[in-house]
Amino acid sequence: MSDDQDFRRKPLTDPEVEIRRLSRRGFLWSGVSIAAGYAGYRLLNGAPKQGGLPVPFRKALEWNEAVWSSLQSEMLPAPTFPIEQAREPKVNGGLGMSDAFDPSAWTLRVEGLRGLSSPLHLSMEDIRVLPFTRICTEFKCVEGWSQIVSWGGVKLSDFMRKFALTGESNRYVYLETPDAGYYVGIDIKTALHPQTLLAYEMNLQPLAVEHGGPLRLITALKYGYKSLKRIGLLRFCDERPRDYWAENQYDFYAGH
Ligand SMILES: Nc1nc2c(c(=O)[nH]1)N[C@H]1C(S)=C(S)[C@@H](COP(=O)(O)O)O[C@H]1N2
Ligand SMILES: [Mo]
Repeated sequence: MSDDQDFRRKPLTDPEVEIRRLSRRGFLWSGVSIAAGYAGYRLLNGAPKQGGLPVPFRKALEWNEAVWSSLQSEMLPAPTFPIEQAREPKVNGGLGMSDAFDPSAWTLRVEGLRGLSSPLHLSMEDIRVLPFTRICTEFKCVEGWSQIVSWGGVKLSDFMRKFALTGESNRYVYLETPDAGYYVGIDIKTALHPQTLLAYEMNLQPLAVEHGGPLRLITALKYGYKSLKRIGLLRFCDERPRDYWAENQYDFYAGH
C-alpha cells in the first residue's frame, strides 16, 4: 500500500477540536519563546562587546554586510573596450523625442532627493562642472544589435553625492523626457553603479540631439531601453516608478 493511500484513510479531525488543539500548542510555544527570549536577553547582556556591540549583534551586522556585498558583486562592471573600437550606434527609439525641442532652453528638473524641499533646475553648465567620467562599453539593444560606444559625463552616483543629500536612502530613480513621452525607472543599486552616467558626450563628441543630447542616461549593465535619451526630469522615489517598457511586458530590470 502506498503512503498516500494511507494518508487518505486517516480520519478527518473535527476542525474545532483541531483549532483548540493548535491554539493550546501555540500558547505553550509562546511561553517557551518568552522564556527563550529572556534567556537570550540575559546572554546578550552579558556577552562580550566588540566595537561597542554585543558579539551576536556584531555577527548579524557582519552577515548583513556579507549579503550586501554579494548583492553588489552581482553587479560586476560590464566589460570595457579600447576607445578605438567605438562606433556610432544607430539612432533608435524616438519616444519622447518630439520635434518641438530647444536644447538651448533645456534644464534638468530634479525632485525628491531627501533634504530637498523644492525641485532643482540645473543647466548644462551646472552639470559640466561635476567630476567627468568616460566609459567605453557595449551598448546592447534588446532588438538584437549591439555596438561598442564611448560615453562621457558625470556618474549618477557623483551627481547624487554632490546634490545631496542622502539620496541613497531612496530606492528608485525615475527619469522622464521633457514631454513625458518616454519614462524609465531604475533601482538605486543601478543608479549608484559606477557605469551609470548622465552622459553628454558620445565617442568624444558632444552628444547629438538624436542620441539624447543635451543629456541622457547611460547604464552599461542594462539593455538600451533603460538608457533614456533627453532627460527632462530626474525624480528620487521610494516606490517602484512607472516604466514605459515594463508597462509593455518587458523586464523592469533589463539586465543582459
Ligand atoms: N527618449 C527615448 N529614449 C530612448 C528610447 C526612446 O524611444 N526614447 N529608446 C531606447 C532604446 S530601445 C535604445 S536601444 C536606445 C537607443 O539609443 P541611440 O538612439 O542613441 O542608439 O535609446 C533608448 N532610449
Ligand atoms: Mo533598444
